[in-house]
Amino acid sequence: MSDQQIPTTPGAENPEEFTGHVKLGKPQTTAAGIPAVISSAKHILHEMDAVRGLKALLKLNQKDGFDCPGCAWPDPDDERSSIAEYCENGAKAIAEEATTKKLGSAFFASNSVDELAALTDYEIGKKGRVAQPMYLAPGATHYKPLSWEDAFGKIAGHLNALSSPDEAIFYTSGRTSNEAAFLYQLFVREYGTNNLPDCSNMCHESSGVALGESLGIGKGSVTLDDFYQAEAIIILGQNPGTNHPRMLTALQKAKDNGATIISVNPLPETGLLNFLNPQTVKGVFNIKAKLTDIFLQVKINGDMALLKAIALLLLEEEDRQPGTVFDKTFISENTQGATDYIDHLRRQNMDQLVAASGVSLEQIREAANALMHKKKVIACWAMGLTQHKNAVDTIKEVVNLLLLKGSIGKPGAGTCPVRGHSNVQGDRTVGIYEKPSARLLDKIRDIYGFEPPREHGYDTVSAIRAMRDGKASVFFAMGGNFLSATPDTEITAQALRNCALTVHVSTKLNRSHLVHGREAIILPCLGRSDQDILNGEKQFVTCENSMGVVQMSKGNLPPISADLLSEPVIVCRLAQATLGDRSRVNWKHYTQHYDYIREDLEKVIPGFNNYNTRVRHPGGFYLPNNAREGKFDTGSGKAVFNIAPLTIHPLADDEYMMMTIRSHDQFNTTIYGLDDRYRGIYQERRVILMNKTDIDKAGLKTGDVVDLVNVFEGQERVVRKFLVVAYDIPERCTATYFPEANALVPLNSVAEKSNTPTSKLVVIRVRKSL
Ligand SMILES: Nc1nc2c(c(=O)[nH]1)N[C@H]1C(S)=C(S)[C@@H](COP(=O)(O)OP(=O)(O)OC[C@H]3O[C@@H](n4cnc5c(=O)[nH]c(N)nc54)[C@H](O)[C@@H]3O)O[C@H]1N2
Ligand SMILES: Nc1nc2c(c(=O)[nH]1)N[C@H]1C(S)=C(S)[C@@H](COP(=O)(O)OP(=O)(O)OC[C@H]3O[C@@H](n4cnc5c(=O)[nH]c(N)nc54)[C@H](O)[C@@H]3O)O[C@H]1N2
Ligand SMILES: [Mo]
Repeated sequence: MSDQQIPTTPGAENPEEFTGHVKLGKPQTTAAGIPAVISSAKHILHEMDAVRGLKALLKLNQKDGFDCPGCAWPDPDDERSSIAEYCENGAKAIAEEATTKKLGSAFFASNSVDELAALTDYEIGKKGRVAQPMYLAPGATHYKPLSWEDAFGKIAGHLNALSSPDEAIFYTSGRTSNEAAFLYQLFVREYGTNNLPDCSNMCHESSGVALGESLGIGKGSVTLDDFYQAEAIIILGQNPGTNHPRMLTALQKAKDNGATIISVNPLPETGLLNFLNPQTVKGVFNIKAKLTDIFLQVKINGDMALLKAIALLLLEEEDRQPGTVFDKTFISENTQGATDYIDHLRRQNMDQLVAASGVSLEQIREAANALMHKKKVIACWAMGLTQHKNAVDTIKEVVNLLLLKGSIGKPGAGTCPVRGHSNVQGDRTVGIYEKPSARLLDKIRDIYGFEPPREHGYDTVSAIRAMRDGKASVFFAMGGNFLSATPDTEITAQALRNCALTVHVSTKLNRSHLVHGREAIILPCLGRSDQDILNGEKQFVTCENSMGVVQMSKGNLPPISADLLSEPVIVCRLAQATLGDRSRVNWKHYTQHYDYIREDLEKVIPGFNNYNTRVRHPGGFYLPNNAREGKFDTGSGKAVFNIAPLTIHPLADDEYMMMTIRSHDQFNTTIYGLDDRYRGIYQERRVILMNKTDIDKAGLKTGDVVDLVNVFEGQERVVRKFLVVAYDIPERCTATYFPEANALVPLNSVAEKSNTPTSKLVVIRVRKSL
């Protein structure tokens, strides 16, 4: 098979993978409960023996244990359930990572790269953990083992041969610990570039930009405790039942304390509707908690219109009874732009807002009434808001609503962008950013005595362009699965193939190892659950969760191979090999004990003072957060109202909006299984969810096999063989799974200001497969 034919997306090129049938059940109305417990056990026992499984689960999210490698939802500050502070999908993440299936030289000798690439992502992931460093020579068909020494030597050789450090790209996925991430950015900057794209560029970048500009801090402002005090919680564009299951426990508690919950989503997601907490007696006895009070089934990207409509209704009531709806004191003392924003609201046409949102006026009124006299409102959101062209403006519109209510910087209220990867927020805090602040660079210079580069580097989208266009030729990834996670899969594949060298620090085998540069290297690392011992002493690393709490994480399982290194040690050894005597950093010192890394990190990054002491306190510590305290570092010291236009999406008769979403059985590009239990879709992931009326109008029926086509800037993209499934989704809206449909997301279709691919709105046509 030639390079060009290696499948970059599973299924499209080799239809034998496509089962051609899907089993449909009724979408579930209740999340978690006993089926979730059974599912956890099944996944764990499939990958390891019961003793190892139990050992892992007993330490998961405990104060003396390790941080779940799943999502970034925080752990309770106070008491934690001693046996089960995790969720079904956390257990699956552990099963995936702590598997005892290992891939060594024998595996790679008997499986060529082409053969492995022909497998589905699901099959590739199930192969197991990479157990020793592997090297793919130019033109070779098989990966062969090499020593760590040789691996670092080869990478250093490539890096030092480039005509500019800017020809190398250093990607990070969000599982990397604070310690590893801090050292990584330090190495990359001493080497001489700010090319530090990360998964955040595809994830919450829009939240960071919007919150930074409006409130002066790119992170959310709430703590878990705020949930328990909130009067209303709005959840937009998020599917917590699947992606942040432990959030349901917090929502249930909020609800028990009297909060009203409003959900905004094109899909009636199971977890948002009802919840059975398997950790409680009620849950075990099947007494379910209804979570959502008001469900607003918006059209894809109808959020801006909906938010403006709600604000307009609040304004009308405020006009009738001044001072009863808006927090006038807060607005006048702490914000700027309110008058202009209110004028802007008055110019809105309610009929147009209603039509653009896809929600009836009656329901919008119900939501507005629910918020009318409440003073403590929390807004939560995730990818349904961030991955749109107007994402930054939409998130600012959420902030506008909170500002009108004075719902920021006080208990029970604020912003809650719910992060994805378990340490994606921490990685950014400690310096993984292609647009570093002058402050960070000055500090690095002062503490380490070298001058870091000042020019901004590539983010994820511009990194792909740079490799495609031959401007960068070494790609190094600290975790992640760049090929499958990024948009426009075929272009990314070409970009990676253009490289002289692609390197991945990885736990599991994935497709990015198989669509590679002229040479390729896999560096196998320890995962969260693995014991990490240096000089005979057990080490721990630290992570920051979605609410800014920094905690220790200490794996407890014996590593599956003696040939794995930890991420911090990999960075140090790579830095030593690459920079040699040129370096001003004592890398060796950092490989002796991670306390030494933290000692220096606190000198560079604000908020970490007494790091080693404070992080040893059970539960860790909160990083400072001005917005939480009602202080806004926006330049003017005020929170900023934003005025944004309403975006309407005109569609031709045969066009649809498509969002790419996660099933219940995956973690991003890692596919745990083929079922999406909550949505009632089993055994097939190549499906397109469509409204029944649209299916009828198009002359299709459930089970038809179709190809999906996108045309953007004159270029056609096609993914083949998807099964039509009738689903409760607004007309003209469709959904497919990430990453199967990524080949349809145009590289140039990005959010304004944040450059995030618009993975939740791709315009497609649907045509019957031949
Ligand atoms: N088990 C598990 N946990 C995970 C992950 C995983 O893959 N599996 N991934 C992790 C990561 S990195 C992240 S970023 C998070 C992702 O967490 P989510 O953001 O919850 O993930 P998505 O599946 O992308 O879901 C987006 C939700 O937004 C809705 N939506 C799509 N478009 C729109 C829109 O225009 N408006 C509105 N209002 N809603 C919309 C979809 O219907 C869906 O419910 O989860 C993290 N946790
Ligand atoms: N169409 C579409 N595309 C999307 C999205 C979408 O909603 N729709 N979501 C986007 C989002 S929100 C995100 S965050 C990105 C995710 O992008 P990535 O973070 O790049 O992708 P993951 O699938 O999370 O990466 C999984 C791989 O990480 C490696 N890994 C796991 N644990 C560790 C570890 O501890 N250390 C190391 N070194 N490696 C490890 C394993 O080899 C595994 O195969 O995808 C984005 N892409
Ligand atoms: Mo993410």
